[in-house]
Amino acid sequence: MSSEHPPTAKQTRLAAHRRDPRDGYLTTDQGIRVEDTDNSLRAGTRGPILLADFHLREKLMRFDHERIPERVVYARGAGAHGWFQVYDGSLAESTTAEFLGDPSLRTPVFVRFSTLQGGRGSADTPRDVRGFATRFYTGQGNFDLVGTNMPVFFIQDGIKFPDLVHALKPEPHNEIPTASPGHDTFWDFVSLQPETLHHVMWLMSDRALPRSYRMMQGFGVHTFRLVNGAGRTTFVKFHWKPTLGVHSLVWDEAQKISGQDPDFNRRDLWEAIEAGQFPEYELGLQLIPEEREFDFDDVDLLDPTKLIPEEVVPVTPVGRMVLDRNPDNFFAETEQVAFRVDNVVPGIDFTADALLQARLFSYPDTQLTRLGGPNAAQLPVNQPVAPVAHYQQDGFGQQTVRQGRANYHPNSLGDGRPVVAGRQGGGFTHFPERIDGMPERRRSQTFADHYSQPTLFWNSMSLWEKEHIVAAFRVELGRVGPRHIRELMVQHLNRIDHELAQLVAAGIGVTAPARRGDNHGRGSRALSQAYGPRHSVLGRKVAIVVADGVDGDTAATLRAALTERGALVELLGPVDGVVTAADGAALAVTRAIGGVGSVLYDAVLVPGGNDAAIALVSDGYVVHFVAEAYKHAKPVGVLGEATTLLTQTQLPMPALDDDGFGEELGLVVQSARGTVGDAFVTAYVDAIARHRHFDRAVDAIAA
Ligand code: HDD
Repeated sequence: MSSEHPPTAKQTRLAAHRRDPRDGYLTTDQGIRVEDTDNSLRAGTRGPILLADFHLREKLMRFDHERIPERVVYARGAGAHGWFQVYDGSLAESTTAEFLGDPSLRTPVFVRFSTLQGGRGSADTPRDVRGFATRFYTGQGNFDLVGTNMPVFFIQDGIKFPDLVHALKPEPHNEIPTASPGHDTFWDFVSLQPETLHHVMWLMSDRALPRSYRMMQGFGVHTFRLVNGAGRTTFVKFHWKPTLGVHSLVWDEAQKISGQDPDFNRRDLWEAIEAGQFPEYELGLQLIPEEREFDFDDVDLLDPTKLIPEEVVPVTPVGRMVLDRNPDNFFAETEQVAFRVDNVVPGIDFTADALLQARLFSYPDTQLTRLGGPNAAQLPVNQPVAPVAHYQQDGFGQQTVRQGRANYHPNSLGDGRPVVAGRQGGGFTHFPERIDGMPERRRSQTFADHYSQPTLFWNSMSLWEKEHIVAAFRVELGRVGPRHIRELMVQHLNRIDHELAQLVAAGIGVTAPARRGDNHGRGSRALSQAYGPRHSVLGRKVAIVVADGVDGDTAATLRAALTERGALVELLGPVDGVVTAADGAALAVTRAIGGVGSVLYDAVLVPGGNDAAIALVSDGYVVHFVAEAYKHAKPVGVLGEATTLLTQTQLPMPALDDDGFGEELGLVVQSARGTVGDAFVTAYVDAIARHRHFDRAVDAIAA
């Protein structure tokens, strides 16, 4: 499935590498047609295999070497192709990067989303940071924005990255736990390295459990520079905002999904693109004129553990990215894509952020091992669309047949070509930042405050977000054995907020600190997930639970209303196949309810019908399904006779009007007193668009 737009320059290039194996005969790597691929060449039908069987040897050799090292972090990912385009030409004043300055350009992109901690075979939904890496194949070369779904990072200096990752990854003696921050070494490190606290607050929030890659933000994290033709620089922070809004799973649900569908997020991305519901993100920039570098009293722009609140420097929307094509081959594209933070184009440059600087070394370095040598840029997914010509040569996996003998510069034997572009010819010119200092292993005092921004984050959360953060700390710190680590963590939390520390302490058997910490009282609404767009049900998955005797008309009406608005509707029956509606019509079931959990859906709907209601109410799995959806704060709709399910599940019946319609906190009811009408459809659709209804009291719900 691909967009109706003409193929991007990258797609045209990739087309030359695509091979349909159905064309022609089965051959060896050397193009020799194979006689038989099911029987080895043997000395007689019962004799040993002969060494001369080059097809057998090649087949096994190729198989034996299929695996390459997984990424040392962000190993599990999912990718998609698409394009990016700026809205207007206003950025041309700030940068010579043409893809940012020229609104007529549609720049091809490849995006890889990922989880940080787990291995390649782990699940999609653990509590974790999500990678959000974007490659722009621009006419001036590749620009890679290698970010995550959180705007800050754990550490200030890349020299701490190996320590951080060692502490976060499964422990070295037993390789436990898979994809979880809830273990001793991680919290030992965090408790001794308080610069991690801001990122840890994000990690304990719902941001660490995205409902979909289509519903999470992306951040470039560091401060970068834009540089214009006159050499003037503007500091910049990159933001991706999903048009579907930012939405998360709840923790219990995420745990269960890890078992039910470990591929939950990658499947969602794949299916959305196949269905033509192309994920979209708006690129926004925080632009800071160079002369304002020191205007932010409490934040050093070079500190990646801090953000600049949007209220202080607004995010200017500049363009739009659409992901409209799934990869043809996971390994060739998603696995072999090699992002490099040092991939910048003229008009974009680095700052002296010590985390960013270390990254400049690490990415190309890791790829030497991961992709087997220095020619990773020649892999199809990595090739720029801009022309490539240089004096580098050879190395493992060389693909280019370079002509001529002048492989050095300067030369006269090759007419002196390729020539250097210089500044005038569009050559990349490093920003002439004045650097003045003695070598020393020390950090500026402006990096010393590790508590104000975690406090800012905490203060910015809605009530339900705070509850989720407290619950997350209780779960993850509750898994930590040594008491002294728990205690030290609570002391740190007390410096962020006293109430937070008290609540966490009470849940993990640690004495709550008596002294109140300093909370500066400031907040930033943009940091909360509670206030984003909530108008669309596009791509939400709705389960309609049916059984023989169901009110088929109502099921059909609601299915049509939801599908029309872009929701994906599945009919779940007692078994796969068909159910017979009350009027005798056959209804095709998508799948048996026993094979799936409510956690795989965003909302549940149970139409009426007398016999169906009797069957459903007495089916423990259905009762649990509905109760669990309610407990996870999802919209639940029940109609007609199926309202008896509310009694069975102990869900609170909302007050009903004269027509038997009622809605409360996403529980939408149409009793048998009336028929399904606009009020029900509007309320149910709106409840799905609002995503979750955390004001419900759910502690007593048994699910
Ligand atoms: Fe990194 C991969 C994001 C700091 C070293 N990083 C990697 C990926 C993402 C990030 C999304 C996966 C890219 C893909 O999909 O292939 N990393 C970040 C962010 C950071 C960050 C947002 C801080 C702001 N990283 C960071 C530091 C270092 C690294 C400080 C080392 C000094 N990162 C790597 C790496 C990886 C990587 C080891 C593993 C695989 C790869 O690069 O190609 O080099």
